[in-house]
Amino acid sequence: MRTQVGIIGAGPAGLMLSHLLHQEGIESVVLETRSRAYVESRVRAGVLEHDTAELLRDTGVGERMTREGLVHTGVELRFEGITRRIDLSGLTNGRRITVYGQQEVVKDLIAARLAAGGQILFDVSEVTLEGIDTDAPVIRFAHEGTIRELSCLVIAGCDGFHGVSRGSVPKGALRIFDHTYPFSWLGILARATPSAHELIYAHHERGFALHSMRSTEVTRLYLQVPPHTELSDWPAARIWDELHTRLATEDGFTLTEGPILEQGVTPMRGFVTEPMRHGRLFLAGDAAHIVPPTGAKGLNLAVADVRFLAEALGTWLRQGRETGLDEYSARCLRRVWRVQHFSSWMTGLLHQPVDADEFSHRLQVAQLEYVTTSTAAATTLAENYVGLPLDWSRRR
Ligand code: FAS
Ligand code: PHB
Repeated sequence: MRTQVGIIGAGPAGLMLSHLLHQEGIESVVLETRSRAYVESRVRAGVLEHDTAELLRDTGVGERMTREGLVHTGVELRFEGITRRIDLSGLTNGRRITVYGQQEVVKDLIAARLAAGGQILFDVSEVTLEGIDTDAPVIRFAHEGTIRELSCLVIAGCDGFHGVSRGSVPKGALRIFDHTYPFSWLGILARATPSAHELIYAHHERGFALHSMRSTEVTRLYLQVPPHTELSDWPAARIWDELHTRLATEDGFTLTEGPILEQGVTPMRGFVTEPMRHGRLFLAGDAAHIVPPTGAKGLNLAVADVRFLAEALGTWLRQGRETGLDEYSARCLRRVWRVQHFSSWMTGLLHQPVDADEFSHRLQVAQLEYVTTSTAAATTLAENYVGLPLDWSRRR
């Protein structure tokens, strides 16, 4: 097999890249280890930044998101039994977020790629990368019982944190930055009408809680739990009790319960690979970085990476200019570290540290008071949360 860009991974990064390359008239083949049904059912992120939603609309895959997605112009911070709203749109000249599940974005992108004649091979295995230091890299893989080779000009490693791309770079060529936070998130999806119109980030002495949603019938909720938490230690009753406690307010907030449709525990870490390129291999999305989910950034950062990569590949393949490719890693990493910092700041603001004491509690409450009463402080949160404009990453 031969193509211009070999893409490993059919998550948001790989699928968006293939879609954007198609818009540039550039051929690609996407290789995915899992089945189509699996990738389309995997519950993960839920919040699209302003520019991510606009990109889906502008490139012809935003119709269902526009119809079914929930547009939000604010988020709520809850602490000491009170709730304060951050007016995201009012503070950012109308920029906003769209609540639309990652699995819905994946479904829309797969449908669009297949409708356009795009090639996505599901259920591949034994994927290896060869010749990434040459101008003729090859991806070798098994598919439907046959060993196959995909010759390409460039390989995009979009295979997530546990993929093979990052590990294919020769030892010593990458610098890894890895930070493990001392807690995880226990997340549930419940068939229950959301208990508020917007997201609620709750600071509580027992730990952080988040009220989000997927539709007007499905609520998405998270609890800060100790690292290595076992789901078996958290029966539904305990989960709901803890959510009621941490989301309670003086004026009697009511959390609507419902059947739990899906639950999971996600460890919290910050991880960055530098550089995000080696020869003809370009890393994008979780294959290159992981951010704490507190800032709702993982998916959006993956999309930003591949926007840069698609633009750079278009310039190279159409005009022969490699500047975009040469700048790809530095340009992505400026945004990656900005998002890493924002996600870390949101996490520190809202989560109970392991050595929590009265002093740390009062520091957090003081910061929450300031962020929810100072326009300057609230604007900092708002502009990062809705997503900094893409050209922010261009500036030195
Ligand atoms: P992905 O991991 O989504 O996709 C990589 C794809 O590559 C997968 O389909 C995988 O099957 C495939 N693959 C792996 N190895 C391969 C190989 N050898 N060959 C071929 N294919 C291979 N982000 C948020 O913003 N908010 C959240 O609430 C949130 N919750 C999360 C919960 C969980 C459990 C996890 C794991 C992540 C969560 N994230 C969240 C982050 C998540 O949304 C990622 O940022 C997003 O999926 C990144 O997309 P990709 O880079 O495409 O990686
Ligand atoms: C979600 O709805 O899954 C979600 C929302 C906001 C976050 C993280 C996850 O910060």
